[in-house]
Amino acid sequence: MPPASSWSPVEADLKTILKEYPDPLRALAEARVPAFILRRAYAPAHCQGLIRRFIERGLMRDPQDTSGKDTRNRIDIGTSLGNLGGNQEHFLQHAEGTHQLFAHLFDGFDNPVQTLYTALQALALSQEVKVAREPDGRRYGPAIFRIHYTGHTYRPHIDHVVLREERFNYAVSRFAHQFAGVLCFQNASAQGESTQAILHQCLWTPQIQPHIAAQTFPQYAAENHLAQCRVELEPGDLYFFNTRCIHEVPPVQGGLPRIVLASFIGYGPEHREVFVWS
Ligand SMILES: O=C(O)CCC(=O)C(=O)O
Ligand SMILES: [Fe+2]
Repeated sequence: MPPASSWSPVEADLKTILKEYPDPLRALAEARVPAFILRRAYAPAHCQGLIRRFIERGLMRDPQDTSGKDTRNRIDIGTSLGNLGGNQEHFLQHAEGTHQLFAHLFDGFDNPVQTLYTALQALALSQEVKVAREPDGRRYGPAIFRIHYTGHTYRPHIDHVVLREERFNYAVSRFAHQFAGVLCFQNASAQGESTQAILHQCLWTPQIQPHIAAQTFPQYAAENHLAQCRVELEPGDLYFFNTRCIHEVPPVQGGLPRIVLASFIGYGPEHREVFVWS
């Protein structure tokens, strides 16, 4: 593996990553690397099989459905702290429902949530990777499928329970660092190239926030010659990145939705555990 001479994702198998980066999560926390990419972590055929199942079970809209009755451009299968965290009771009940749903949703296929957790455990060394939970033991959702239809975009943003969401009443608020693990299930179709995430070499600070709020981050990034990288994924590829780095996903084009399995990760070198949720 060549040394990362510029700020580009590190893609290799776990053994090689660990050789070059003996403490991978610390490297992510320091944004020394934008991302770790594990190619073919999950079988592409299983991605397709599960997407068919989601459509059959009505968990997502069939992209062929042009009736126009359902106009959502993002559909989630799972529990989102970002969207539901305002009501902790409701959030935790919803998460319990997700655990029940996921208990059999993958029957007959490899379990993609397990794939994500197993890979993360390898990167986390002796820290224990587990589903985030409150002190009374109630668990958060373990991961979430996000189905993004035509036009959906994530403008430049960060994800952080404290720095962005300003939540202080959750067990995950104690982690200084937040990462995401994203497993590509399906790329959006587009003539030429498909929609892919872009990471900027810019850790969020309060000074950056006005540029996020005013949607002028692209100009700020250009003026300051900030490095960026595109994370080119194929179905089955898994990547981990620091969600305090400004990141974005350009608009989905074409009729095929972009589908990912995503989770957030709470990390601090001083903690015995690494918490995972969605
Ligand atoms: O879908 C992706 O690749 C990244 C989405 C995102 O912004 C996130 O997971 O925080
Ligand atoms: Fe994000």
